[in-house]
Amino acid sequence: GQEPKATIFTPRFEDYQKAYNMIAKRLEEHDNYDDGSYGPVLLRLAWHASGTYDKLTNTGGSNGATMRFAPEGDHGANAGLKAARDFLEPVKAAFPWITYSDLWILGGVCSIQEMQGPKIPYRAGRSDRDLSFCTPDGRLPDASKDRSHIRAIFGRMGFSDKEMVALSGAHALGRCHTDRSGYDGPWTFSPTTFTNDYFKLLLEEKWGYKKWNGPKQFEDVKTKTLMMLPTDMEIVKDKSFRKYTELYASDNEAFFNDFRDAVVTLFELGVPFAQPEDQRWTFRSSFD
Ligand code: DDH
Repeated sequence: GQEPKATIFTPRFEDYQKAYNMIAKRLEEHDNYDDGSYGPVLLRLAWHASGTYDKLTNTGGSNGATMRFAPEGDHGANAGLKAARDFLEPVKAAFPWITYSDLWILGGVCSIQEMQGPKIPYRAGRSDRDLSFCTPDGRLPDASKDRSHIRAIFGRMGFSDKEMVALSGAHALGRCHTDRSGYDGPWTFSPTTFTNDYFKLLLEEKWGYKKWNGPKQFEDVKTKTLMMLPTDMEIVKDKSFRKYTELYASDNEAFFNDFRDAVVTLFELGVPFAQPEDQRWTFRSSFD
């Protein structure tokens, strides 16, 4: 007789929505971390997985999840991201069909949406690769540097000045940790809500050097509770960057739209998708 055909499970939108829902639920349950959310560090994991992309050699990017391996996980820029990877392990265990590469990006998308940011359309299809695909150190930005470094790093990924400024708005979220980057403090007063406050504060507050033994960073003169990195200050000092900082400070909708478009590009750099561009998925948020 005929052998029964093995059933191949091909995950679909609703399967990824279930994984999204579990991440969202874990975000809500584990509110004792940092400022009350793993959201910012999950977004940083998605960004550091993607931001290694080099368009000339078509290497790096979110396809591969090579930060699992020591050569890349130990890069200074990735210090502390184990907290985000560990947070997602139970989700991987519950949905073993999802690749780490797709899961880390799903974590970023979920975090942005759950922290009340824009809806981030998503495509699946990243595959995990072995440690021979680890990228060399130095592909992620160094906060102590200036505008030429920002343009070199993000230009290597293929981004314009406008996109660089839009992406920088992610610093509305989260904080710096002295035991990770050496820097200290949050950028905004609401580090677990996605807003355009980063741009408003950059323009409206008076910023001075923080007097301390740590690396050179800025603090708001008035309350001394907020911080800016040297690279953040470049976003207001450089004429071309400043134009977009002013736009996003005054127009939250423009920021949400441009951030969405740029972050979708970032999360997809170097990934050979089968799912077409015009068939991306948009996940329901927990509060929809
Ligand atoms: Fe960032 N970032 N980032 N960043 N980032 C840090 C934290 C967070 C730079 C340096 C730092 C982006 C761009 C830049 C987030 C998202 C994004 C920290 C502190 C440093 C340092 C880490 C620590 O001590 O824990 C520099 C330099 C740049 C640059 O553009 C030149 C972009 C593009 C994103 C993005 O998501 C699109 C988030 C979120 C955090 C907060 C993490 C946390 O744990 O909280």
